[in-house]
Amino acid sequence: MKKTAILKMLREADGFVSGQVLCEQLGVSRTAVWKYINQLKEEGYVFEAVSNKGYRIVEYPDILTDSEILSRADNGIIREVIFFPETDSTNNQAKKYATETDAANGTLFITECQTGGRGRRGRSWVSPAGSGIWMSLLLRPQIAPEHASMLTIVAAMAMAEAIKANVSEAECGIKWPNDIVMNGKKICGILTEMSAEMDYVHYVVIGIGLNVNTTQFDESIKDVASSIYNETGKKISRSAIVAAFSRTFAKYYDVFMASRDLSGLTDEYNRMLVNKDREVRVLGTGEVTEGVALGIKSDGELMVKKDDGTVAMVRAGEVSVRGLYGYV
Ligand code: BTX
Repeated sequence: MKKTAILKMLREADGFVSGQVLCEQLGVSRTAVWKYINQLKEEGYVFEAVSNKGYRIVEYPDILTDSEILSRADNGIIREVIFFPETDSTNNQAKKYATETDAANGTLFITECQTGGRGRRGRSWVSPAGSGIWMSLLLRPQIAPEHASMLTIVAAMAMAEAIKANVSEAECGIKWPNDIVMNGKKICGILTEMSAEMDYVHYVVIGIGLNVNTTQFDESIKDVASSIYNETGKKISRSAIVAAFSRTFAKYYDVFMASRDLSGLTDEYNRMLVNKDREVRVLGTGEVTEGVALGIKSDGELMVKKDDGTVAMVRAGEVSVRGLYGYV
């Protein structure tokens, strides 16, 4: 898209870019450039325009439009962005597009605000406007259905790294399987859904909710939730995190697809795991396993060493982990 290309050139330029250069490189008329720049102004970009020098962007809005994200998300998993000012749930939208259109691997569905944000197992996800990232990545991987849940772990690792790439002081870890936490509070949750036959995956949707600049939390979550801003005092551009995630996810996804399991990622995941070597209480279907979390195996199962010395394997999706902090 031309608007994305203009934004990318201006963003990456060291100083002004002349109208002439923009026209030549993009193969469009002066009038077209002017039209795109006006659109960008309306979206909140602030320009400095100097005759004989050209244009320069002096202020970027904190928005999540397709051109804002794609102009900074090179070499990543994200190929296309579908932005909604408001929607029920980006996972719902991703599933709808995946079923009804030929939306490709790497399409990102993202919104400012979800009216029906969903967590796992029927829980809800609070997704107010203006301060968070609520997005769903559509993948069409050639993997067996039983391997799809491991993509949640790939996404958690990628998001934790994307956060650290933007806020060096962010001490975020992963609470198994896929919550990202800072100082014992949840800043990010991941909901992976798929459509599959017994032996064939139609698509996987990885939904990610991240509290970025949030300062006020809904009464229902204020004891468990926090945001990057609350924990570090740093206001972050949300599109910068999405762009970083696009790259870190592509990197980990390649490792995952090479073996179609987590064997190349377990060491790094276990380093990020806040439960590791700590007492955990695992709530299974009807039974409770208590012990010390040793880390994950290459299929994503958590190894828990029980008091009697035996090691129990806990499958993602069947249990919750307790013990680190107050929430289940
Ligand atoms: P989860 O089941 O692990 O977490 C849900 C629980 O987390 C809730 O019951 C509540 O206690 C707490 N919670 C709710 N909202 C927040 C919040 N904003 N911050 C911190 N804690 C919260 C995690 O489920 C999966 C969440 C995925 C959300 C994304 S957003 C984009 C996509 N669309 C969609 O509908 N869901 C995903």
